[in-house]
Amino acid sequence: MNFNLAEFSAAYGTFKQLPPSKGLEIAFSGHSNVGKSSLINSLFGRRSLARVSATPGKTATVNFYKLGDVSFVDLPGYGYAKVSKSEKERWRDLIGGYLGDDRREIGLIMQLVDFRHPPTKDDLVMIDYLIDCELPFIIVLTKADKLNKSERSAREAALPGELPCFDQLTVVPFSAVSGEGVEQLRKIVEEISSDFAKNRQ
Ligand SMILES: Nc1nc2c(ncn2[C@@H]2O[C@H](COP(=O)(O)OP(=O)(O)OP(=O)(O)O)[C@@H](O)[C@H]2O)c(=O)[nH]1
Ligand SMILES: [Mg+2]
Repeated sequence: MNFNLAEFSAAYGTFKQLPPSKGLEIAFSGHSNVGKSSLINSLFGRRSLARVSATPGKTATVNFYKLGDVSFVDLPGYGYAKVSKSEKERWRDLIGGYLGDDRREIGLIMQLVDFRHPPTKDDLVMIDYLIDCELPFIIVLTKADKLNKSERSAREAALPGELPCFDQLTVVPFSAVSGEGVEQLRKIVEEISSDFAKNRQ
């Protein structure tokens, strides 16, 4: 796959506006400001295809990017305290509506967790939800460049006790700054795309 050829395709503010899946979808979920949009830009080798911001809550819509037959879906970040109740409800309906719709062809969810900190309560609610719904997901530990060696070792030692079903999880350390993990994520995307295409034949 030539990741550089990805294009923005559309943004939707409510679940009702979402058109049906047109093929394989790979979604990005995580706390606001965890680095979802930055990861998408790294994956596609683009500086600013997805809008990145130091202000949490930048991505308030479900944004679709397209590469060939595959859609990449940037979900709005959850857990940001400084938004109104109605806005929080809109986000919850969007994320829950998207992930809970079993007609969608979601081949993988990349669930992002900040490598520097234990998973938040909202992260754990999200991960439990993914497990309960038997949705295919991997954990991406973001902002790896911000940890020094000893901090990183400490987080690596703690994670098995913090994440449910740790032994069965694929966990990928990642940094949009150093590029760590980008190739591994691209390989995972390619494998899922080729499996999806085979199952279609
Ligand atoms: N050092 C470092 N900073 C990062 C990394 N990834 C993201 N950031 C920074 O973290 C902030 C948030 O990044 P975004 O990619 O906008 O996060 P998001 O998850 O899309 O945020 P929302 O759209 O608000 O949900 C920005 O200031 C980024 O520059 C990383 O790997 N390393
Ligand atoms: Mg974003």
